Amino acid sequence: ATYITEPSYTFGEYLLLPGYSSKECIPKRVDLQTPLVKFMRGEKPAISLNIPMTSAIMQAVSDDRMAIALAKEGGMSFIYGSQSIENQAQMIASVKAYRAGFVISDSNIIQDATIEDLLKLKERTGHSTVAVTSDGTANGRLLGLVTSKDYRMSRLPLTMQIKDFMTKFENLICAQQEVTLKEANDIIWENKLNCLPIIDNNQRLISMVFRKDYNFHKKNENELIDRSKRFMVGAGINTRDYAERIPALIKAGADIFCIDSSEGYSEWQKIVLEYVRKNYGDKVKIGAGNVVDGDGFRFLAQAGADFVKVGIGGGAICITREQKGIGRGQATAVIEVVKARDAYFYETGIYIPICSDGGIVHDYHMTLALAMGADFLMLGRYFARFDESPTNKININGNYMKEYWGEGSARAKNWQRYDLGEDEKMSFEEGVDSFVPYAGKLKDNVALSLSKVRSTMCNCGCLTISALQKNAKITRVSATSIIEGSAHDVLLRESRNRR
Ligand code: MZP
Repeated sequence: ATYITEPSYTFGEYLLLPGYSSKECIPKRVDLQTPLVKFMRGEKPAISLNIPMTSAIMQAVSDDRMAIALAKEGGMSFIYGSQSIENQAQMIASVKAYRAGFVISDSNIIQDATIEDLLKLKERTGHSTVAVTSDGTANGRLLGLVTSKDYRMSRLPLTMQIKDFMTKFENLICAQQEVTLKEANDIIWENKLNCLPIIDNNQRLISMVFRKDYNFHKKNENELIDRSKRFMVGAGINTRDYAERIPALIKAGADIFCIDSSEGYSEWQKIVLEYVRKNYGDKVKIGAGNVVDGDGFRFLAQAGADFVKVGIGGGAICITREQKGIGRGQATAVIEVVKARDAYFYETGIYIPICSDGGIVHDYHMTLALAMGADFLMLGRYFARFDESPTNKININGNYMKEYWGEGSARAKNWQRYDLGEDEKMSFEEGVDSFVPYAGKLKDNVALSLSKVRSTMCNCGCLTISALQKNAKITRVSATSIIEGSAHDVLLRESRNRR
């Protein structure tokens, strides 16, 4: 045997040291965009995420509802594969059918509206809507409607001053007729607006209307489908029925796949990666894993993985380490795989993103994983707590809980995830069936978690994830100093869940 004498550690055993923060280093300037798939040095990845979060390939976490909610925030779900191909394809199709924005080419309704009409509309819907008029006054013809709270002022030049409206609305935002449809769609997409750009026959933007405020002609709706941008969604697949599942999911619109396995350093994964490359070249994107060391990484990198997922035994519901005695502390696994990734990048010029999967308990663990070199995270327990997860919300002794079970539990029966090529069944459990405290809406929680990530990054003097990976100073902590890091030697006035 080879002995690795250094113990393996997890995130709770590390802290970040602050770096110099200049006055430019403020949380709202932090850019959390991160690559999802491999790319050559000097080039850009074909797919990136706006926030470094993906939701776990699990029955209790990632269905179509979760995928839409997370995509709205800039992350991505991998819809669970432990279901029939038809069901999974349906979920993928439903995410792809969700419209962030529509384009209609035949609408006069809004053009003929007056400011009076607009104000009534605003009152009825409670939206803070800003009007754009032809001559910039309240008497002019209405050209557009924009909801101020959702809309970034800086994206469009301020071409009209509508003084009357300055006093009535928090922000004044103006659209202009020179904006092209493409620009409008980009703005809608980037800002995750659920609205309709209205264009004239020359494809110029005439106005934008929020869909729920607007009863547009149904007859036009069909015309709109494939003309507007759609949310991205991933899919978990296994090493058994991939040759049927992958084509069906591509047809349903899946943007990327991930081989879902508790242990990815195997010939089975190589066979799936080869199948994808042989049949689809580089057009179809696929991640592989999970691995916990440099050997596993290099194997999957050479087999053609677009990203590599790291982590064995660290998941909140996972008992693999107890059952089989394999695994590695999640922080050490990430650090070791990142070393191999960086060496591979240096040798080949190919940058392969690393996903740290499982074991995130506190929000600061996210920042640590990124600082250690992960490009994005996969989270199960975290997302299972929200309204948007597919599981029941249950009142237990006065507290609301959500169900959360492992893919290796008897409840999920995902034998393919643990498959070693023998019988089509699970011989023993590697996961538990459990509850997690209900935490509310995904949007609110993700915003809060990421505000902590942004603040920490600023404390480290970093405005991007790649700067954090390069510049972070990380220290190990002793068991005693972990105690020091919590409230200690005081009697708390009240015990409450800290946000
Ligand atoms: P966590 O975010 O809940 O700590 O961990 C989620 C990860 O645990 C998943 O993405 C997956 O890799 C892993 N998982 C899922 N089911 C099991 C199991 O039953 C498991 N053992 O380990």
